[in-house]
Parts: sequence; structure tokens; C-alpha cells
Amino acid sequence: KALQDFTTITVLGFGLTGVSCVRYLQSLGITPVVLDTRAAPPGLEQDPALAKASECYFGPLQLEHLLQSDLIIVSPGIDRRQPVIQMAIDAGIPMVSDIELFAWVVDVPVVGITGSNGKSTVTELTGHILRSCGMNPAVAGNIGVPVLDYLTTKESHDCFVLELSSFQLELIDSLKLHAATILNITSDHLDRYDDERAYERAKHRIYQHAKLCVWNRDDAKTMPLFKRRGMQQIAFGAGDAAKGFGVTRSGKRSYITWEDEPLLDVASLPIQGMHNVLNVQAALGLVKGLGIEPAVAAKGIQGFKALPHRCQLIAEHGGVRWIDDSKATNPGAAIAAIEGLRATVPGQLILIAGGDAKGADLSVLQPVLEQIDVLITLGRDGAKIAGLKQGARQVQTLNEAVAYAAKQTSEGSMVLLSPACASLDMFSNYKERGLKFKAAVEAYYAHN
Ligand code: UMA
Ligand code: ADP
Repeated sequence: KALQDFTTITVLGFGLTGVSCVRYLQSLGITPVVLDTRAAPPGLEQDPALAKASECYFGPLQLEHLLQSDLIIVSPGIDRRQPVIQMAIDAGIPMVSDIELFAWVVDVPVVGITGSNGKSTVTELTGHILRSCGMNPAVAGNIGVPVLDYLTTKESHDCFVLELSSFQLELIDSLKLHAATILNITSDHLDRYDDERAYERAKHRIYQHAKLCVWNRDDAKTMPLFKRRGMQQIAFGAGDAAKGFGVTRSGKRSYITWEDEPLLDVASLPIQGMHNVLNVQAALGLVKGLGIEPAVAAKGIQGFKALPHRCQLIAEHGGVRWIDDSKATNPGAAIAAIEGLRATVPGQLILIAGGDAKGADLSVLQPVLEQIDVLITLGRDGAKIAGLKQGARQVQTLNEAVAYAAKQTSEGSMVLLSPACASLDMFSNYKERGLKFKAAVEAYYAHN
């Protein structure tokens, strides 16, 4: 498919993705119509000249603008269930994501990563392994760098590693991945999907044309739903496994295994917790799809650094560790953090949680909250989490949460910010929430 075949191309959404789409189209000599429901979308500030050179309409969407298009490139943050967009869908106007445009032209191998949790970690880790093995990957997608940005720079790359959200996957048809993984599927984004099945279906689109599917043996929902001729599979998981990746225990030591042979000592991994063992296995599986054998790839893991705001140690005072897991924006992530860290805490484990639950069923947290000694909640859905554990303390601000937590601590305690919710009710994003947490901890110890 060629973009030049379309007469009127509309870019719907003028955030990071929208800006990258307009830049890409302009680089091909195409001037799109740009729409965003926000009166002053972020793209205006990011690249004012770009907006000037395009036909832009900001504010409530007008059906006529959508109907005039013969292709609409839809940003991932747009909910296509809105009536005006439904009408355009009913009128047969084709809609694609930025990733689909990329798929039309990419001519080097691509690997793709999706899942409810661990996407960014596995995406960066895969990039790290590939670089260690002498390749020059572009790491892009939901991780924060729109993929089309790589098509408008002169830099060249010999492969792509893409983090793909369910929103991006919904509007992809042509992407042919050398290797694809669904890391796990737990409840998320129910504010955007009618039910869990719709969310799962979107995730499974990643396997559509994949040569190699890398899936999680411990999470049956990640298993490819069909087997195409020639499609290969590798499974990973936390138990012993004769095929693919597994984990075996020998005395006090645990090893990641490949085809039942020890490959990596778990204690030597640069990222901790069982969830990260699975993340490492997934990354090793993906690079196998690019022809790099696990024994070679395993050597490339050393030197990888945990990403900020993912179970990150941000302060230690008098034997009390403070952990920023602000990226835990759904219950599955918080459960993984609590289960992964509990064994490392000799004293009290204090959890700060709450925010915008995005419609998730928070009661799934109840069993794991038994492993918590003190629960502090905040944010829009904080009260719902507090209701799951007797004695929970509800507060209004992160500063209040930190002050209350600090008073409960003694040597050997850990305070974990792992909200199980999005941050958008109180902060501009999870990064700001994490940074404000760190600042609150620093301010507390400066004054106490
Ligand atoms: N929005 C409007 N009106 C519009 C367009 C967008 O109100 O007309 C709102 C959306 O509802 C959303 C926000 O603006 O709340 C941003 O939407 P966007 O589509 O403009 O987003 P971008 O700035 O293009 O960023 C997107 C991804 N964001 C989303 O999917 C919401 C970024 O992932 C991604 O890094 C970027 O593209 C580059 O690929 C962020 C994210 O939160 C990290 N992703 C979700 C997640 O990981 O859970 C899926
Ligand atoms: P994503 O990009 O999917 O949000 P990240 O790598 O940024 O994933 O991690 C987000 C959160 O999910 C982290 O804070 C961590 O606690 C949790 N997490 C990471 N990997 C996994 C996994 N494999 N299974 C469950 N939870 C995980």
C-alpha cells in the first residue's frame, strides 16, 4: 500500500503519535488534515511550525472532517467507540495506526512486545541484548518514541524492537514480525474495552503474521490461538520445562534453563524478582527469532539497568528502603511487585497504593494485601483499595502518605509505592508521580 494513493489523509490526535505522523507525511510531500478533540493539544507546543503548515481543527470532532478523509491515522489515545467515530467507521472510512504505516514500508526485521505488564522492561532488555551482540536496533513504540520518528531521521538501523499497546495493535493488519510476544494478560484498560475478551483479542493481533511466537506457559491466555504453517513457538515460565525456557532449582540456587539445560544463574541477573526472570526469558526468546542463540544472548544481559519507576530503590535511611514502582498502573503489576519483593523484606512491608483504577476489579488485590503490614491509600479509587484491608489509612496527598509511612517504619522495613492504578487523577503521568514520591521522601528526611 502506498500513502500517495490516498487523496485526503487525516491524522486524528495531535500528541506524540500525531506529531510523528504529520512529520512523516510531510516528509513524503503529503499535507494531512489534523484533528484533535483537545482545544490545545500537546503537538501545538511540541512543534508549532508543523501545525501552521497543516490544516488543523481542534476541539469537538466534526463528522464532516472524518467523512472527507479516505484514510484516517488514529492515535492510540482515541477511543473509537465515540459516536462520531463510529459513524465514520460505518461509512467505511479506513482507519489505521501509525504502526500500520510503518509496516507498509519497513524492510528490516522487527520484533514486537505486548502484554499487560513488563512490556517496557522486555523492550529495553531486548534492545540491550541486540546491541551487546553487535546489532543496531531502533527501540520504539508505546515505550515513548513513535516509530515513524525513525523513518524521518537519517540514522539507519538493522532491526526494530517495538513495544505495542493493545490500542496500537487494534489498528494493525500488515505488520510481519520476526518474533512476537504476549508477556501476560491481566485486567487493564477496561475504560477502553467493553469487556476483557475485547482487550485480549486486541493483544492477540500481535501473533497475526509472526514467524515466531514467544508465550508464557504460566498464563494460558498468552498462547497463540492458532498455528499457521511454518509458525514457530517458544514458551517460557517459572517451572521446570523440557522445552523452551524454564527455571530449575539446584540446592539454594535457581537457573533459567533452555531446552532443559541451565543457562543463567538467577542470582546473577541485573533485575530482580520472578517477574523479571520471565522478562529475561521472553527477551531471550525474541532475539532467537533474529537468529541469536540463547547461549550467546545470555551473555548480553549483563550491564542492563532496571528502568526508573519500576521497583526502583530511590532512598535508604536507617535501614528503611523506599521503592518507587509508580509504573505499576494496574493490579497485576502491583501483585508482581509485592510477591517479588516480600521475601527480601525482613521487617514491615508498607504499601502506598491508589489512583485511577481505569475500571479494573481491584478485589484481585485482596489476597496479596495479606502480605502487607501497613496499607496507605490515596487517589480517586484509594477508598476501594482501603476497603480490602482492615486498618488501612486513607490520605489525600503523596506527602501525607510518605509522612505516615515513615512513622510506621523501623530498621528492615520497606515502603513500596506500587499504586495498582493510573496516576492521571492526581499527576500528569506515572513519571511525575514517581518523581514527586522521591521528592516527598527527600523532604521528609531533610526535616525529620
Ligand atoms: N486525547 C484526546 N483527544 C484527542 C487525542 C488524544 O483527549 O483527540 C487524549 C487521549 O485520551 C489520551 C491522551 O490524549 O489520554 C494522549 O493520547 P495520544 O493518542 O495523543 O497519545 P500520544 O501522545 O500519541 O502517546 C501515545 C501513547 N499514549 C497512549 O496510548 C494513551 C504513549 O503511551 C506512547 O508512548 C506514544 O503514543 C508513542 O507510541 C503511553 C501510554 O500511557 C506511555 N500507553 C498506554 C499504556 O502503556 O498503558 C497504552
Ligand atoms: P509495561 O510497559 O507493560 O507497563 P514495565 O516494564 O514498565 O511494563 O513494568 C510495569 C510494572 O509492571 C512494573 O512496575 C513491575 O512492577 C510490573 N512488572 C514488570 N514485569 C512484569 C511481569 N512480567 N509480570 C507482572 N508484572 C510485571
